[in-house]
Amino acid sequence: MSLLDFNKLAAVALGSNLSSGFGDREANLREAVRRLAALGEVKAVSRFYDTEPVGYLDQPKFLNGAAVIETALEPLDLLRGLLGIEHEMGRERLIDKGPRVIDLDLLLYGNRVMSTEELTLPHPEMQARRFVLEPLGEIAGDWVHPVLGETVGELLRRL
Ligand code: PH2
Ligand code: MG
Ligand code: MG
Repeated sequence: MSLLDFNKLAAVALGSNLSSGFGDREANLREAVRRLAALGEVKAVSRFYDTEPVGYLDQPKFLNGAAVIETALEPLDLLRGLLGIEHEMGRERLIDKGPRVIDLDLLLYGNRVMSTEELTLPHPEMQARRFVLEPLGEIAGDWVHPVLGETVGELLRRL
């Protein structure tokens, strides 16, 4: 049995507000969690939260959740894996921040900080989003945001 390696832990946000061939929003989140196992070992999955749309308001309510995985993939390869799952599950990018079958956002990767065209870590908007911090806080409330220096639980309380 191997010990958890924090530097290989990644936090992923999940969201869905459309039905698909897999079923309703919950079926989409469950299918995505199942597929995460191809990218690493799924260590924890939050409950799923019914949330009002933020940003682009004229769309159905979301179901949001979070997962922590231990992965051997480097951040960029993990991101590409997440986008691959979105694509395979039929995600279409029509409206920015608009309705989607599945959205998988890479939030945190150990204490990595990076900013490239393809990927910014930590996710630049996570601290402002209750629909991210609430599920993540349930499974990783003690994870320290490597830029802000506060835990996920503290960020949630300060919202
Ligand atoms: N995702 C967005 C825009 N707005 N609102 C909620 N409640 N949940 C989301 O996952 C979400 C959103 C763009 O990624
Ligand atoms: Mg998103
Ligand atoms: Mg996304």
